[in-house]
Amino acid sequence: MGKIVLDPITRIEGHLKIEAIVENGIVKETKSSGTLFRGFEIILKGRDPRDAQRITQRICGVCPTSHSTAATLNLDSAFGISDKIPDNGRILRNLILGAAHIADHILHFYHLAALDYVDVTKVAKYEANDPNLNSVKKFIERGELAPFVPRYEGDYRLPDEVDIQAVAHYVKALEMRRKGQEMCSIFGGKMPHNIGIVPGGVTSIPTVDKIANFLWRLNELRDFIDTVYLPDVLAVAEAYSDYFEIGAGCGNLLSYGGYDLDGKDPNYLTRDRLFKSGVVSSDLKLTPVNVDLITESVKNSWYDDAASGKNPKEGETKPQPEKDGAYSWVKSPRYDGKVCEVGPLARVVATYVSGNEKVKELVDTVLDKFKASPSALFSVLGRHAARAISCKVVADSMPEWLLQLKPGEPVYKEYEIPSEANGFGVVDAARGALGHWIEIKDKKIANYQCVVPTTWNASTRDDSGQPGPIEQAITGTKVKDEENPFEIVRIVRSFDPCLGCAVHTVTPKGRIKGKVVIL
Ligand code: NFE
Ligand code: MG
Repeated sequence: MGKIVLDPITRIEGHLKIEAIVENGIVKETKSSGTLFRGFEIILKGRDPRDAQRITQRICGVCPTSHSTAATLNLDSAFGISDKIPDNGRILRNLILGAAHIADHILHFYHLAALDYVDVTKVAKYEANDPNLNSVKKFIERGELAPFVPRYEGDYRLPDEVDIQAVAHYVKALEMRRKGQEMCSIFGGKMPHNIGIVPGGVTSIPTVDKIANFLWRLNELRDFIDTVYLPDVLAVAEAYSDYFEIGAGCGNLLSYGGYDLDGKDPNYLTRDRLFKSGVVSSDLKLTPVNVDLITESVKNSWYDDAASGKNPKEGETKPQPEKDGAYSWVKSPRYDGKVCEVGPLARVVATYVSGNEKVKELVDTVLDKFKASPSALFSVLGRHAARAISCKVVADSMPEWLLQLKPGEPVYKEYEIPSEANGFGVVDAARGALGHWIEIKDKKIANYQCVVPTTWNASTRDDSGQPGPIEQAITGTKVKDEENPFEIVRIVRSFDPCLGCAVHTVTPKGRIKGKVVIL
């Protein structure tokens, strides 16, 4: 029996530690630990409610736009104006968020995940005039191999020409991400922390000039998604098709949906959204989401047990760093007691099951290509395919949204901050279901709770002992070489975890930095 400790798992955001107990080459038990405490919910107490839009963006360097959206929906609901946002405001919010998500999905595939499948070192032998390849080659020739090494060795299967092209795309993807960020800035202001998405609507107005500037960048990104990103995901899927059977997870999916197509329904979970909300079981049954059924357990997290099992409406954040038996700063959100995976897979499957034609066609094309049934989506490759599909669906929806903008018409609705109110804002971030809850007293924040995508996915065992989605996805996996546990890192990275978000002062106790320990 051996214990594999990956601490930290790199090429994700933040600090995640995975411990896997391996017996006869199979993982018997897994523990996922967030090793970083943040305390944003505590920082927010007593402040002007509008500060939530500014401060929660600082939770994360990857998804600030999603936090600004959730905070803003939360404040709209507490201020009683969630159904009064002018169409221009609603559409501009969709465009800012969509641009951020496109850049984020490209970031994840090329810069965080693809290096698990692409052998960058092959570039050293390559003779050609491709400036993107030559830039990588120069680094390798100088022996400057970071961030490509250290890496786990032994399972690189792409044909040479696909591999070499993927390295060129790694560099091209950096430029594409910059274009996505520029699109956010056109309507959202300086990145990464936008000032565009605010309660009441947005702070910028649509002009023909801005629309044109946004559109030409969008066209370039759409071309990249269709001719580079999707084909690369399929090429990886072809060479590593066994990963349709690895990393299945917990079987339940939760999506809040996203991109409001109609702002007149005050309830975020019943209003028409591009991606549909819902809880989907492993037999693909969809049920509506009721936020009252969400709880957060903390039995195995470094928080006061008195706060365990509460709905985020009355949730508490009381750190207890010395708590016995706990192993993470990440709490354990559950839906009606069930463990749920969140992310592009959840929103794409919820939208697929809801009968959306475009999503159905894209998902079925991938499944047909690999002669797979929908159950194959619950896997490492299913998550990558769903992320690419999610990216394409948003990008392809945006030209029409640009046409719906009405220069000269309002973008913002005035409001008053109530003395006392409760609110919540739910939306799918790039990594999945993101919820913010607020309680206002004396026009100040009395309580603020965030339940974030990676809080769901990287959660610990809950009060009744059920392991979290990443823990479940790893347990049962066959590890070929315990010194190179690439199966485990590929499973973890398929969730695109972000620990900065998940925990929202490191206790260095027992941390072994950057080392695989086999006992
Ligand atoms: Ni820090 Fe985040 C996204 C959010 S994930 S990346 O997407 O919300 O927990
Ligand atoms: Mg929280």
